[in-house]
Amino acid sequence: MNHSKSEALFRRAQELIPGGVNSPVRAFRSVGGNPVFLARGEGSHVIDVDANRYIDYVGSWGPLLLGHRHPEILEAIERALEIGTSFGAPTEAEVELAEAIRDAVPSMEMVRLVNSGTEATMSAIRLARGFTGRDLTVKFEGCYHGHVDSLLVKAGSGVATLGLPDTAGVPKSFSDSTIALPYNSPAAVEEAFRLHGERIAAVIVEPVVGNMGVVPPAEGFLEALRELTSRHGALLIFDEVMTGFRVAFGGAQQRYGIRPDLTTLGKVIGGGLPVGAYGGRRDIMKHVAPVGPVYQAGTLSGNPLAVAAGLAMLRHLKRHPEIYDQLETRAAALCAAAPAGVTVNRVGSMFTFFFTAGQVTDYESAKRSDTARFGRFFRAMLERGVYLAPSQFEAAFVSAAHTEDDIRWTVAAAREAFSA
Ligand code: KE4
Repeated sequence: MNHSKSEALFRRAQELIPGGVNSPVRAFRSVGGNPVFLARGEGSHVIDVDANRYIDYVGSWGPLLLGHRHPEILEAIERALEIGTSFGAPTEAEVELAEAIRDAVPSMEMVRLVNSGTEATMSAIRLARGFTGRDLTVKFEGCYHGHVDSLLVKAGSGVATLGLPDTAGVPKSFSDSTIALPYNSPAAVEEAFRLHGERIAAVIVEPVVGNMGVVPPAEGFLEALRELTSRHGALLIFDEVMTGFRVAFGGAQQRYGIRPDLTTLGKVIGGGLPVGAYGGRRDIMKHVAPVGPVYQAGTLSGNPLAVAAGLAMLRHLKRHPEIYDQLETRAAALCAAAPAGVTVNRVGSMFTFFFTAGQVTDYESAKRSDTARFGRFFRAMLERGVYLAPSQFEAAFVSAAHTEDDIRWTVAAAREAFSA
């Protein structure tokens, strides 16, 4: 494949933008080679500036559950443009989006819209501290909740991809307020509560991890978190920025039957535009300003274009529940291509091929993967017209736009690329 225009753009971009990208994991640093610059998306495909076509399994890192440029989402944005782009004042559509979220995720009795997943998790943590009057947060190694200062402790996603121990710039006092435990270890959580129970404001968890690669919750793990947080007066926060409307219409909490106190959302609920949200129990959410003392704000929160795209997405998914069976079937067919020696973790339409023979159930086992071999696989797939997440520690996503032909093509490419 010719990548000359991408290479030229990358050189130009690196002069002005750190690493030439506006988010680190896009830089291909852990897979080798340089990022391709995309020119257009169409359904299940993206086309780069050198006119190379790829079947896209990144989907903007999860938001594009319906694929690129779905007509209903484009039409909704076009209609919204007729009224304006932003007001900084309440609009009816924001109420409708909050209602659509609550109807799909009943634990979210009240909802506040923000502009990103990071804003959602940052706000939820602050709210949990304000509501409980406690300072400590429990998170899990390999989970990523956005670039919130106090949560960038043993984080996944780009932090794991770049092999960063943690991150510079976060004062020790901030990271000291976070306890990072092994995922899928109820015993570790029990011990943390035994030692610090009265000081723990919240446990925040990816109910299905996407950010160390996909790692499902072990049997009983989420139930243990629910029981321990309730017993010790801490809040359970499900970070469903990735799993929300992805692993089920009602998210992981519907799939696993757990009712968290707070939930954070992002990605899918914006339909490809910037929307995040946090919400949960009414008695907790009433502590959020201007009703309560926990301050949180945002100039563009609830802006008409993003809300219109998000509403169109959620309304489409509500009208077409069969999408989730299709996602399940197509993703399963794709994952069946993995050979012995490659561990596949999949929940619904999010999956990861781990280049390790052992089971991957937490960050330690995920890190045993052969990232150099993943890099070779990634590049071999790219050259065969398949665009995967450029990191061993990320999820790939099947969308409703992926056809059976796309899956067959990808399986054929993978069968060659696995031996690259
Ligand atoms: P954003 O601030 O990037 O919208 O959301 C942060 C976030 C919070 N919680 C979970 C579970 C997430 O997966 C994310 C963001 N996910 C990464 C992909 N693993 C975004 C991609 C990137 O950082 O460029």
